[in-house]
This record gives sequence, structure tokens and C-alpha cells, in this order.
Amino acid sequence: MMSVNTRYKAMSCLKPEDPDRRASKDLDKRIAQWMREYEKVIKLLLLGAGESGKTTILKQMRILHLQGFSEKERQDKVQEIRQNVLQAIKEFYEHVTKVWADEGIQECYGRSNEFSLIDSAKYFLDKIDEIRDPDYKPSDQDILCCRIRTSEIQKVEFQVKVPKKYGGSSQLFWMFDVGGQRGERRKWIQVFDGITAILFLVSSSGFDMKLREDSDRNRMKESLELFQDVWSSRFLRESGFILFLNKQDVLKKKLQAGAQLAKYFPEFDSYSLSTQDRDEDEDNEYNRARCFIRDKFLEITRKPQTNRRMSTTEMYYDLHRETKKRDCYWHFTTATDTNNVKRVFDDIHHMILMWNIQSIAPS
Ligand SMILES: Nc1nc2c(ncn2[C@@H]2O[C@H](COP(=O)(O)OP(=O)(O)OP(=O)(O)O)[C@@H](O)[C@H]2O)c(=O)[nH]1
Ligand SMILES: [Mg+2]
Repeated sequence: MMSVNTRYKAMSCLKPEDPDRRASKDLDKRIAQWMREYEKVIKLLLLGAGESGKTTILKQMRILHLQGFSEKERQDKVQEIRQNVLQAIKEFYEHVTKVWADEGIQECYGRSNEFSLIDSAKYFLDKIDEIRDPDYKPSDQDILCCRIRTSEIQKVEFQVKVPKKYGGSSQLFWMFDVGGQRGERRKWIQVFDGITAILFLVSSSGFDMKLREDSDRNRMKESLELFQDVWSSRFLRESGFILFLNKQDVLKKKLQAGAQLAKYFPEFDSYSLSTQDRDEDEDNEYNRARCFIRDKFLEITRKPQTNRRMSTTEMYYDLHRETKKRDCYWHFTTATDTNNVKRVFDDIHHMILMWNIQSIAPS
């Protein structure tokens, strides 16, 4: 017995299809597929070591694409911000007392990389009188600077308008935030499924700091290794990758204050900028440092991945996939700066629209 499909094929053999009609049918099919792609939720997953800025990006999405923070949330933040001040004072104080006798407080602050002072210390200590006021109401900037370690997976959902030239309407995004400290990372796999793009955050200013959870481990080296693991994870093979070289403001200030990248990464001494990376408007040493850090991460994406043990079937499957080119996109970011994050996010949205178009474009 002939199947419906075979019968249909046999019948269509009798009557050659008009090529114009066929082209138009193909086009309709592509448009329908494009619309489906378009309506799909775009899932973004924030990854990166502790204190790299993941939750700060999530907060920016609430400011940019949702209604920001309610009165109640602001009220709740007062407690957390005062906690940040206490934490800063405690850490700072212990070390100040050690060097106070001969060097003085500013010198101690200048050496804060040695005792992992929280990033928000100076920001909040500078406005301590405001924070102490019983009527204190945290601003958006205060909330962005407040540091609370993430230990539960968080998700925000938001709609983003699609530019008119791509058909208008709006697109739904889900963004997931996870805790980045070592003990938190085993939970990551729970959210690896169906991710459109990983946003991997790097604390670019961490080159001279130690991990909070392991005082022998350099933060930047940990971040490089973590990136290597995530990039080569077979669960994330289908996801796009976008590197956020974050805390650019801190990196710049740190270098201007005399911190030496080459002390931790000796190969920096011989690193020179390529023509396309030269930037007349930027401090040359800072520009060289940010490009060097970026290239350390991008190098990982260019290395062939051979160090994993695989079964024969897995190997066949992997070899087949290896031929698919994967790119890692990157941005220099300052997660606490709303304008900067808006620009970067618009860029990413545009890029995802392009991916969707390319994925259905005729080959
Ligand atoms: N100056 C400055 N501070 C930043 C930047 N990004 C994040 N921070 C601050 O760094 C601290 C840590 O940021 P979080 O967003 O909490 O880091 P996280 O990656 O979510 O950390 P975990 O939850 O522990 O994984 C917060 O105090 C932020 O305000 C940045 O680009 N510049
Ligand atoms: Mg967090």
C-alpha cells in the first residue's frame, strides 16, 4: 500500500510545479518560520565568578525594561545597604589598624586588593551621613551598588520592543541569574537547557585580587578557568556566547593609581595593541590592559578542545558539531552604569535578531 506521502509525491510528479509558485511558497514558509522564531522566548543566562556583576545586570533590566524598584523594595534595601557599610568598615578597620602606625589610611585603602574590600565600600562610606538618616530612601544607583551574594537562581521576564524595520511588535526575554561563588556553581546545570545566549561576566579589575572563598586563588585566573569550563561544556554547545568584560571603571582607576597587571600576568609586558584596537581617546595603558584581558579570554575560544574523554558515539557526534563555527562576542562594560548597559543590551538584542534571521536564511 502506498503511504499518503508517496502517493502525494507520485501525483506531483505528473504535474510539474510552476517555479514562481514554488518560490512564493518557499518564501511563505520561511516567513512563517521566521515569525515562529521571533515569537520564541529569548533566554539569557548570566554566568561568571562571584562579584563579577551578574545581579547588577539583572537589576539594570528591571530599571530598563520593567517598572524598576517598588517603595517596599527600596525600604527593604535600607537594611542591606547598612549591612554593606558595616561589612566594609569591619574589613577595612581590621586592616587599617595593622598598617595605621606607619603608612596611614589612604595607603591602606590603596592596598584593598589584598583584603578583598567590597566594591561598594567607598561609594557607601562617602555617603554615610545620608545612609544613617532614619528617612533614608535608597536611589537606583544605591541599589545597583549594594552587594548581596546570590544563592538562589533568580529569573526576570521582560518584553522588549523590536525595531520597526524588523517588523515592530515586541519580544519576550527571560534572564536567569545564579550565584557565582564556588559552592553555588553545581546549581548552574539546572538552567542550561534551551539557553539562547550565555552572558559571561568577568570582573576585569580582579587581576590583583584573591577569591573570597579561597584566599590563595587569583580572581582573574579563576575566572579564566571557569570560562574555559563553560565554553567547552557540551550542554551549552547550542548557546551563543557574549563576554562582558565588566568593571571597566574600576580597572581604569586601579591602573591610574599604579596597580601593575604585569605583576600577576608577566606576559602583559610584551603585549602590544593591534592597529584596530588603538584608541586615541583612551588612556593607552588602560586600553592595552583591557584588550590584553579580553584576548586572554578569547584565546580560550580559539583553542581546539581535545582534553575531554568521550565515547566513540559521542566523538562522532562531537566531530560533526565541531565543524559548526562558534563565535564569542564581547563588550567592555560597567554594570553599575545604566546608559552603558542600555547600549550593550540594545546591541545584543540586535545581534540576536540577526541570528534568528541567519538561522532561517536559505543556504
Ligand atoms: N564600580 C563598579 N561596581 C560594579 C560593577 N559591576 C558590579 N559592581 C559591584 O560589584 C558588586 C558585586 O556585584 P554583583 O552583581 O552582586 O555580583 P554577582 O556576580 O551577582 O556576585 P554573586 O552573586 O556572588 O555571584 C556590587 O557591589 C556591584 O555594585 C561595575 O562595572 N563597576
Ligand atoms: Mg549575584
